[in-house]
Amino acid sequence: MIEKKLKRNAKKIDKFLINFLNKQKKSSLVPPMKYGVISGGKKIRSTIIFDTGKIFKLKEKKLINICAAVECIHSYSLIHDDLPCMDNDALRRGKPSTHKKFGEATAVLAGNSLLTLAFEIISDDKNLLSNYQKNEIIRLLANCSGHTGIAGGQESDLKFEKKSKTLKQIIEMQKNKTGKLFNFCLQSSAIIAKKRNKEKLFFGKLGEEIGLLFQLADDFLDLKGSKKLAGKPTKKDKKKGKSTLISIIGYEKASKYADKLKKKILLNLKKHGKNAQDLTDTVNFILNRNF
Ligand code: GRG
Repeated sequence: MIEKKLKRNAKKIDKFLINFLNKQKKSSLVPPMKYGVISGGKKIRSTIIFDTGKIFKLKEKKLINICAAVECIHSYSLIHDDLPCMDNDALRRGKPSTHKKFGEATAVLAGNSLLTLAFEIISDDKNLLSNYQKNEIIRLLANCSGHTGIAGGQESDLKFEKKSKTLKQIIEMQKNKTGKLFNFCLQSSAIIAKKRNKEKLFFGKLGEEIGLLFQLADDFLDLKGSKKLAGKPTKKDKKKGKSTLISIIGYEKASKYADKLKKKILLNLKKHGKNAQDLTDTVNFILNRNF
């Protein structure tokens, strides 16, 4: 069921991105950009935006630009994450990673171009949001992507390798590295729904917890998952000495922590009744996923 929804949404986002890029001037970076962002990946962040949109009864046409933008940032982070100076991985989404296919310099530039494309997509004239909303969303996306978000989290992740860290430090790092983009997914929908500040922040924090759950599931996949299904190397966290919840409290306790976190998230969604059913289903999928 959820797999079908993910595929349907991924197709919509791919189509949007292809159209958007086709309207721009051609450059030799377009093929590696498309390779990195189109026809691959679950596009789960877009699904989460659409699911949150249902809570606020928002039409998909008001959300599609932020979905495409978030996928550009996410794919950019994966292209850079795979580089030899970062996690040095040769396989992504079941294919050679972008630097393996196009070379390192091109992969860096294609990643950077996806970052800037995200902001073009949000500020585009055809985006149905008001300029005020676009500005607020751009500020939030920049904040979630830079040193206070993904990039900062990645820096900590690399610095934490082979070091002894506390539970609090690891959770903080994972909330930045992975959670901040999920914060964006929920909070930007609340912005579009013109919610009050308090509610926007509440949804942002809830998104961050969903992102943390997603990262924990990713760590479980690394330990127990299959390379074929995941489309990326597994069993590498231990080899690299990555600081994860599993590395400090062990699989059983980390698994209990994740179950508790999922219950907390679902309890918060319950308040929104049947409008939150889609997001509830996606959260359930996140912890059980094998890809
Ligand atoms: C992008 C702002 C920015 C900076 C670059 C390299 C880097 C700094 C950050 C890396 C962050 C990172 C790789 C976090 C891991 C998040 C994660 C669990 C990724 C896997 O996401 P999926 O499963 O991937 O949604 P698919 O392939 O399905 O899209």
